[in-house]
Amino acid sequence: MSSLRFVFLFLLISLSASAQKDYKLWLQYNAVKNTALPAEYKNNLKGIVVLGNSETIKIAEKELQKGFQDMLDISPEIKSDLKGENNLIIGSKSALNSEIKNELKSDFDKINEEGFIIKSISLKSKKQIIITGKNDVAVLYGVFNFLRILQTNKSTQNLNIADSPKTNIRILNHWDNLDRTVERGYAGFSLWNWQKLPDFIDQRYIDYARANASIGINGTVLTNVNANALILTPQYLEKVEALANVFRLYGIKVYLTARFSAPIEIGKLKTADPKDVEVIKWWKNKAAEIYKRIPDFGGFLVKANSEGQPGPQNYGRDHVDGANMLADAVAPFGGVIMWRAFVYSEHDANDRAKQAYAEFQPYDGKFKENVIVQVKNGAIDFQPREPFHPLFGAMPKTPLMMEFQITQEYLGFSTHLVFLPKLFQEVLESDTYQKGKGSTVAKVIDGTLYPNKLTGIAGVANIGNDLNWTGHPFAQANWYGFGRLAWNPYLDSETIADEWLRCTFSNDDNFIQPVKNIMIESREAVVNYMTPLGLHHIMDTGHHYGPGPWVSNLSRPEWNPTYYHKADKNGIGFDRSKTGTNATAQYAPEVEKLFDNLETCPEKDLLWFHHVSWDYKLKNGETLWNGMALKYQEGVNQVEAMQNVWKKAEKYIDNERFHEVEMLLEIQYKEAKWWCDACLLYFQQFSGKELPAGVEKPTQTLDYFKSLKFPFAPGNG
Ligand code: GCW
Repeated sequence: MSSLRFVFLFLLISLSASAQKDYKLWLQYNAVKNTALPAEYKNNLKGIVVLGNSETIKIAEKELQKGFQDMLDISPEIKSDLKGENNLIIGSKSALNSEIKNELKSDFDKINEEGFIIKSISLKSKKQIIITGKNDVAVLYGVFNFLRILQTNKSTQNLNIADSPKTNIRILNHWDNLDRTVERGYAGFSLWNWQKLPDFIDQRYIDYARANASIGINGTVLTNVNANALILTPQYLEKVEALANVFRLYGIKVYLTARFSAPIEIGKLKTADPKDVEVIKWWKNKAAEIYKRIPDFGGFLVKANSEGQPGPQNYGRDHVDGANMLADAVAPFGGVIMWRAFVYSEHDANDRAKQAYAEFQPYDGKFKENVIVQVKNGAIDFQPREPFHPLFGAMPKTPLMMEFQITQEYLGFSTHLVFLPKLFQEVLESDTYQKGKGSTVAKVIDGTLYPNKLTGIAGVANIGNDLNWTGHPFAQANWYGFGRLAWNPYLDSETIADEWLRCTFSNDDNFIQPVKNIMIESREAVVNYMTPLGLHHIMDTGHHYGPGPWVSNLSRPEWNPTYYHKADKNGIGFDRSKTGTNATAQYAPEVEKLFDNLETCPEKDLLWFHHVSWDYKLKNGETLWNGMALKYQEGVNQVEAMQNVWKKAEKYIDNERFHEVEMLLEIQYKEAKWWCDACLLYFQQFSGKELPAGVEKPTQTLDYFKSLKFPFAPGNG
């Protein structure tokens, strides 16, 4: 072989090897080598005893084999009986013998249907490790958790874990269209290849299910909430069934979005009125048809009477009528309706932030028991920072599920490194005070505050068919972190970052510590360079790419950034206090008081709740104008600091991912500077003040920034 050809071949092989690393997500199963642990692990894992033979148990067995092979270079013998010691036993409760069941009696009492036990036990004086749960999927969760112990280089001595998910529905919402475009998707096209389904099962479907199972996600809504009724036709249901057949083995239920006008569009009815008998019958039949194909179908997610989507109000009915009609259709089969509370009207000029609460809160207690209302984390729309949505805690008789956005519509697409679990945690920890101090959003969501049977967390997926799934290698951490928080909404985001880095890159502390710091700081950085001090919704129109605080010409007032920042000669910010729209009154009295009073309102939310003069003194003594300018600059500086830290990561990880992140950080830096310059130049027109010392001069004029157009920016539905 000529040396040139050899070099070329070598390049190809090494390229594909690192591309695979990107693809493998947090399931890298890197060789364990940097501690004394390999010996301990190998000692503890002489054989694998597999009890049960379902497809799911086989998947669990294969996963263990793969993990042991890749991480420890061992292939323990697979057995079906309990001979010898130092075995790893896997199997669900019903497959265990009475001796083991007795041994684990109190452990089984501690877990729910989906929970697992990982425990070092002694049977007939022989040491064993057991992974079990009440069903096979729970065992699979346990297996992934056990493998994570090895991945993160923790000891396997004296294991004693009993862990259960705190929410029932842990679900991804894909805003995927049938033509494979993804609304607000920045990682390529949709994974679902409808054209080739049902006969062609892409390996990606399996890998997707495996990745989700590894973090406990148990549901997926395949289609966009801006729905197309065609998905409910037999032609498409056959394809959905094929996906459900793959996902089921990994404990993942399939859900679809229901377009409210489907009875007209595909059912040839004249109306979609939820009180019309023909319409009611049509949905009942449709549900029966779906459940015949997919007996464990999860149910429907519905966006109704929101942003142009049809709904019950088209017929003079309300959200309760619509949701309950669909709930009746799926109830006989155990299905659930997730009804979205993301509503705002163009006819209400007062305050968009108040509308979902105003409309939904009075419906408390009126929904059927298989309806769960899905509420976005904040009252506007997935901004870099929003105070928690006032509906949380305010509907004691209605199950509410959280809707987070994993895809970074307003946080730099898949170009910016932003670790979202930090944002998620901030929301989950927020105290609603609805039942006194300690009534956190997490407690509303997991059913501790009000005992609701249904609980859940949804995340708008950031997944597409890009080689690395999520566009940015670090956006994988947001998928991972979402899953971990859906399982346990009380987890600390720092713990999640630590786990993810170890599983994805390396266990070397010299790598972990600084890079974890980048992740933890990244959320505050994006707030600083986009929307500091409570600013919100000042992005450009339609695609939402880049700054557009000057936009004021859109047909609906509440689509204009000027509606939100209200900058004028006197100051800036949206007065939602008593002197303004009184949106603060939608919170419990303690929270209302906190936000309402300029003195006590957290500065991070200042301009969300108050219109403040440019000379207002911030807590650090700076005027608002200077403080705001310095915050913008701080955001830019933070990205620069992230770049410097990342440079030092080169020697710890593979070239490909290192360079990808390096290039992306460079773009992030440029875009942070763009946000900073454009916003400060624009707001300066109102403040009439100089930029304070420490803030770099803008690189372009305001007119230049205003002239930028991006007709093909991705994700624009
Ligand atoms: O944030 C807005 C998005 C829309 C989205 C809508 C929603 C799916 O810009 O693209 O539509 O929210 O959540 O329904």
